[in-house]
Amino acid sequence: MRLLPVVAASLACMAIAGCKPAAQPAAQSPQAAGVSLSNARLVLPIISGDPAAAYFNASNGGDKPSRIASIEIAGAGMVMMHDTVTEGGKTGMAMMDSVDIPAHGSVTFAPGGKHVMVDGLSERMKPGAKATLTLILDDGTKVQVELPVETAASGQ
Ligand SMILES: [Cu+2]
Repeated sequence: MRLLPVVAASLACMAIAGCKPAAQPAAQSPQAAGVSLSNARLVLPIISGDPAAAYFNASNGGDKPSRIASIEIAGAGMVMMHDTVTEGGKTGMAMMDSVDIPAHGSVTFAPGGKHVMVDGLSERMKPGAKATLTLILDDGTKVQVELPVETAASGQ
């Protein structure tokens, strides 16, 4: 809840006469100095009814590490963060409760590695449509990106 002190600070600011609203741009885009998303896409399953997958690259431009606490996708029933793990010659998926993004570093969600598993996707999510993915950091910051919906063939 790092947002609370910021709100308290702006309230204190309003109480001081002559205090200019210079703090407003920072308040309206808290992710500006932090996490940004690129190369985001939602890949539909080859077999209808199977889960879809979302991939992206998350970069942390800040001086402190960030932690992805959860991910939401509008029009999806269930969204989970998975990693691909190989154990005893078998490859499977493991749930990740959170994913850290190092300071001035990045994390890649890509086929064969970390991915976002998406179940119960709305029928509107057809190739060519746009989905909205929201990254929720453990400090409450939300980073949103619009991502194209692709078929498995075009997306991988
Ligand atoms: Cu998975």
